[in-house]
Amino acid sequence: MTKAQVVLPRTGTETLLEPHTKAARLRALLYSPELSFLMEAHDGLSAKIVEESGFKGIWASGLAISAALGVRDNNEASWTQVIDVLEFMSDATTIPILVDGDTGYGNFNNMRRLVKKLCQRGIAGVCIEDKLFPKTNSFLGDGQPLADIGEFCGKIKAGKDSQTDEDFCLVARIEALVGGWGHDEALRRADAYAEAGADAILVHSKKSAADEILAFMREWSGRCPIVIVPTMFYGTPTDVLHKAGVSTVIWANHNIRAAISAMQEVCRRIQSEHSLVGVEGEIATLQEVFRLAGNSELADAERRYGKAREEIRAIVIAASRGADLGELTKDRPKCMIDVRGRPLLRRLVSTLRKGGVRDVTVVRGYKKEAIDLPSINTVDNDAYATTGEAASLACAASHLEGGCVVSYGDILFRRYILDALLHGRGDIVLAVDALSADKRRGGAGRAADLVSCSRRFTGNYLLEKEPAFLRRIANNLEPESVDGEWIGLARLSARGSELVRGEIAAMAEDGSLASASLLDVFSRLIEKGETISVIYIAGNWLDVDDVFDLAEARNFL
Ligand code: SPV
Ligand code: MG
Repeated sequence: MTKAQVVLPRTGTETLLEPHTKAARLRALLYSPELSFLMEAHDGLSAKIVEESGFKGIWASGLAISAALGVRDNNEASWTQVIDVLEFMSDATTIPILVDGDTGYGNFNNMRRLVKKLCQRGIAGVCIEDKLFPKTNSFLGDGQPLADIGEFCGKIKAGKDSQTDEDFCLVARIEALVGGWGHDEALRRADAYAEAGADAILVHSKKSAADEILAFMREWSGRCPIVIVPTMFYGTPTDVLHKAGVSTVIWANHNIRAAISAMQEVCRRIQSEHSLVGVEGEIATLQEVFRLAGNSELADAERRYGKAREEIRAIVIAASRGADLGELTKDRPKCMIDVRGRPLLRRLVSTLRKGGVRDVTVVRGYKKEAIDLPSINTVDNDAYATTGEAASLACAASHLEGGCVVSYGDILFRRYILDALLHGRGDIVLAVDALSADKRRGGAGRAADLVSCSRRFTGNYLLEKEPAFLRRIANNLEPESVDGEWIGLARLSARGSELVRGEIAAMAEDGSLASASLLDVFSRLIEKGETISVIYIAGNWLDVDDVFDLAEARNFL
């Protein structure tokens, strides 16, 4: 008999249409005139590897799953624990899985629930064996007792009546040969199980030659496909099995055995060599682990669905000396003055990084070699002595792109101020200290960056949620119109960066750039009708212009 003689089309459409469900594909494998192969897998990873290797179906081996879980093949893992493993295997693959359902984990009733759950989890079929629960692996001991035929047929019928996928396959496994009950008993059972509705019969043997399988095949009526497991008679040429009419061969445990050998060898070497050097070139790379896990798909999905997290960069303008600090800035710019053991700029960069701003570009000028922080970009304004902040920012124009924070290099601020700016609405948003207003209205102190806004700071929790807008920004506003002081920190959206870049280019063109401050840049944008938003803060920042500021900085930290 050849396999082609087994004619049991389920719906008559299998040969015409490519089967869509996993169960239909398993059915097609069982009924195909070609010899089919199922390869063992015991977890999501091994299942993926089986599929990648070109196999059309998976054998979810009870022995291998148990071994991978560190337990014996004696129903020590509960059926729901096995189902959890199967779910990972099924999720990880697109080919059908025939699961080794042992004895069905109990009687007909347990079998009903098992089949329902397997259908729910996308498992294509189950194989149950006619032994007693709890089972023992077929290769252990002799003369294992068999289930009563009638009772086992009831289990088959219960399983078939419970499937919710019409193509789900139930394979009935005959242990008569393994248990030493003989050829006739095996055939008697095969007939009974086919009659009860089994979609295929697995006839098992633990002999090292295939004689008893071949004898079985000679007398088998062919009423349903035959599946075999040549673990012991592996020496029999596969072609001989095909010619005998076998439908499907299960390579039952070779991935778990390969894994065991590989893990034992790598453990032995690392343990004896106390080094990874010897094994590194011989094991899968981490890249291979990531590839198998499908990390590239996640990266694609992140791009498609992930929260659009704008990469914000920062430009820190730190070109000036800070002459008011006298001797302290003789050999370094003021941004590198030590404030409690760390240069001011290092503290500023650290605050930016903690706020999620990783790409920081510092515009250097005076004593530029003293700015030697690791992992910052630097650009130089070599004309620092004769130019202002706008020209310094122009030197970093190529970094002024996308979301961008612009900061003076001599300020320190609490991180929540940066957070508020980053979350504030608007293309250009300035942090403005409202508490400075009184001080500055009196005209006291050095020239501050004063602002006049669309509304004053209220201190009111709800009102402060509404943005205020910049009307004017200058060092010399009339005291009564001052609403606060810009602290030297701004956040630009991609459009904001473009606007500022454009304005700087225009200033370079009209010759006003060299002497311009950032206040001039913002003022020109307002004049052009652009909106600049303001977030009011109340203190909690400082700039370091002179030794008094420096003393205050020590208290701030
Ligand atoms: C299994 O792989 O768990 C099997 C096949 O049941 S065998 O180990 O050959 O019995
Ligand atoms: Mg098994």
